[in-house]
Amino acid sequence: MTKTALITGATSGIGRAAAKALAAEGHNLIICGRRKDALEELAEELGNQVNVHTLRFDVRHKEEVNKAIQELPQEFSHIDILVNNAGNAHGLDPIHTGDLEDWDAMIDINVKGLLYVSNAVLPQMAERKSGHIINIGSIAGKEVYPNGNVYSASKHAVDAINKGMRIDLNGLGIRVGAINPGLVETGFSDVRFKGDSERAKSVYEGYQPLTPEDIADIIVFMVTRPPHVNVADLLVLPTAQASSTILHKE
Ligand code: NDP
Ligand code: 8X3
Repeated sequence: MTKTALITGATSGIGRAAAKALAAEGHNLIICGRRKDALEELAEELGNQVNVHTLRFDVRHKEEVNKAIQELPQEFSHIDILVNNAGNAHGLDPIHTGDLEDWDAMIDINVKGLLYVSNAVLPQMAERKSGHIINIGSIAGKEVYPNGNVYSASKHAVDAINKGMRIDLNGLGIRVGAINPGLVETGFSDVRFKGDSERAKSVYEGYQPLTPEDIADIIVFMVTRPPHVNVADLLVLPTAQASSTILHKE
């Protein structure tokens, strides 16, 4: 059955791969992000497979988020699948020298942004008594690693929100689940290290990291389970990674 999926952070990495994978399954898409060119390029690529609508907003701005979702054209207004993916790490510093701007960005985007989008989408799912929410957490939401402090706090919050959503929506026929990836090669480290591409590249050297497509496959797996099956919480690591701090590099 054709569904409509809204994916945040669809301009890059995991979100972009998820959009392609869900389009390949025949689902119509609402792709979100701040980068207009990347949204348009993806819409053009997928537009001959499925119906695609682009929404440009910064998840930090609740009025923007709400307006964009409330004003969706009729054919995209019924959202079956919400992939809460937008997010990043900003910096990797000890807590006593951390940058307040970085802290604000991580809390505002990864936590508050996810909540704003959910707040705009969940009521219609609750009213219809159907829907599927997939929250992209992280291994950093399960463990804390050196200098990961506030990013880790933001992803622990996502872990708690995922559980809270599942509890509060219980009985409404809405599935809520999280994917918590380890190291995935995306634009993530470029953002964390503020464009220091050498440092970003080195994060993924000496072992085989996960690809965004690996995570997109799991999203497809989750949405293609029968309606009575909810994949609630998954930790997904590269084989070379045993924990946040144990990584086997050749
Ligand atoms: P990317 O940097 O490749 O993608 C991040 C996406 O988030 C982009 O599409 C970006 O879009 C969007 N985004 C960032 N800030 C905002 C904002 N303020 N408003 C709207 N959209 C925003 O990284 P990933 O694909 O790796 O990250 C996706 C998710 O996966 C994140 O939640 C991340 O924490 C999580 N994750 C990543 C892991 C990894 O190793 N890569 C591991 C575990 C979890 P735009 O810039 O156009 O706004
Ligand atoms: C992204 C993975 O280990 O950099 O969430 O926190 S990690």
